[in-house]
Amino acid sequence: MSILYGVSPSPFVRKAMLAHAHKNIPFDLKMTLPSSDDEEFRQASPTGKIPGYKADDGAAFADSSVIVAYLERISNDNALYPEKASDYAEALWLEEWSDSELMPTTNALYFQKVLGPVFFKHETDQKRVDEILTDLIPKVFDLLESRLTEKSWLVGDDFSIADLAIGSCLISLLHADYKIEQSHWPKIYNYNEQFLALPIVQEQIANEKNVIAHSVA
Ligand SMILES: N[C@@H](CCC(=O)N[C@@H](CS)C(=O)NCC(=O)O)C(=O)O
Repeated sequence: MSILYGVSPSPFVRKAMLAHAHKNIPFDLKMTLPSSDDEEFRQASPTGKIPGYKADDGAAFADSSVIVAYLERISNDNALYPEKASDYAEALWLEEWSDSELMPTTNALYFQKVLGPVFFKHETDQKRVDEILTDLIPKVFDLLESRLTEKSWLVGDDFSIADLAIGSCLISLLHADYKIEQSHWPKIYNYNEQFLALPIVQEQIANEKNVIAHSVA
């Protein structure tokens, strides 16, 4: 069976785990922290970033986007990449925006409220929290609100890589106890409710809560 190196509360590991769950592809999670010097992990991820991956055939590589693209090549079931070229491009752009803009923002709050205190004995910096809440989140949320429509998912009619990437950030906000203001961002509010209700997401959240509860520094 393939091996995913990482820890479930990491947003990029979460993204890779949810892709496996969505596509019904089994895997073993080998609990690995960033920068671990485990030799097999470093073969997969020379930079030490998680997630790393070792496929069934022994191929080793890293990066959540690469892992999800690989999964799509080995199984067409529950496709995560839209068929239509323009939808495909839009979904990839949203994934890229999510990984490079939304994730750092949601992760900043998640770090202050959860990851720092739980894993790194880091006290919450309230000034930084206020800055994230008043400056950073509105910037990314205004853009996200403008990309959502009355449709269930971000691109086309089906759940796609765009939803997987963006939803992974929303889980960080859930852990950080962030409440989305419904009157300000009504589409994100509804989208978040719908995403969090998915059985694969519920299962992922339960897994992460368990890890967080057992990791208090
Ligand atoms: N682009 C990578 C980013 C991976 C990443 O930044 N992972 C974080 C944990 S969530 C990490 O390992 N950070 C440690 C570091 O930057 O050294 C992906 O999509 O997998």
